[in-house]
Amino acid sequence: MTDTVSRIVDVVTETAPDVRAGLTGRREYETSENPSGEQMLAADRHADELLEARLLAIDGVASYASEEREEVVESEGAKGDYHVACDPLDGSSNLKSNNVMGTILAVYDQPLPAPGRALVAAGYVLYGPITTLVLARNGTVTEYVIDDTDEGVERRVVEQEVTIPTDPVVYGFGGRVPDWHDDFEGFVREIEDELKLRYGGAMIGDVSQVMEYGGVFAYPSLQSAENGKLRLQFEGNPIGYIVECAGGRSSDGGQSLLAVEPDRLHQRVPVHVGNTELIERLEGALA
Ligand code: AHM
Ligand code: MG
Repeated sequence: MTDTVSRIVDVVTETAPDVRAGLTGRREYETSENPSGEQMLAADRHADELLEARLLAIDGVASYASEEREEVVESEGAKGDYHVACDPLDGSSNLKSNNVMGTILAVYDQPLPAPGRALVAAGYVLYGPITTLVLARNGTVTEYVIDDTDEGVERRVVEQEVTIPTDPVVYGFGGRVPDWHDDFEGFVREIEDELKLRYGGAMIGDVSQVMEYGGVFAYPSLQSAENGKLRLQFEGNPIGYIVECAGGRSSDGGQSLLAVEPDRLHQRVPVHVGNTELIERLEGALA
């Protein structure tokens, strides 16, 4: 890892306990909406502000972008080779029901919006019963536990090389069933005979189940929203990169998410990730 990329990962690691601690008391909605027109929680803003300040303070980080702000923010002098995109609190609607949420990190070596092939690292922090970090870098995915100790924040490897199990078990798909396209629904009817449903409403939590047990997660194109719900820069690209580094595949329905050419910062994209053969079957069903 180059020093800057290591530092970015360290800062996200060190910030995770602060994001987690900040959830208590920040469950209320704010009056403002994020650039995608969704309601923001005080917790979304808190996580975004912590990450913005700390990541932009790193030498070598030229800019910071997040799901919660309209524009890219440049560091002083905009110097540096890396451009960081975050979803500070993915699945934040789960805060009300006290379910799992995450922070998504994407490190690009091109100014945003950038294609997935410009990623040099991507990862997610999962605020579950324990706090974990799953980091993809140089073709390898590693899972860590993050512990907030008296001596400081520690990151401990729990699995050096995470790969998606070859015998898939779970599936989870977003969107209302009547809003799905018929070809996608046809695929679902096939695989629900083979796999079991796990859907929690936070992409990070749902993808984590796929990483652990094998299977498929999707937030597909909907009749009411052709590009689905998830955003390419902050969600589609990093999750595609992580799943592909773990031996799986990602798709927008026709090609790898990493091959999608971006046209704007907050653009949405249909997201399908999981075991290679399931994503190939899905692409066949949508063709
Ligand atoms: P968020 O990043 O604003 O929380 O929104 C994205 C989340 C994803 O984590 C999840 O896959 C999806 O929204 C769930 O949406 P739904 O509530 O429609 O199932
Ligand atoms: Mg999100």
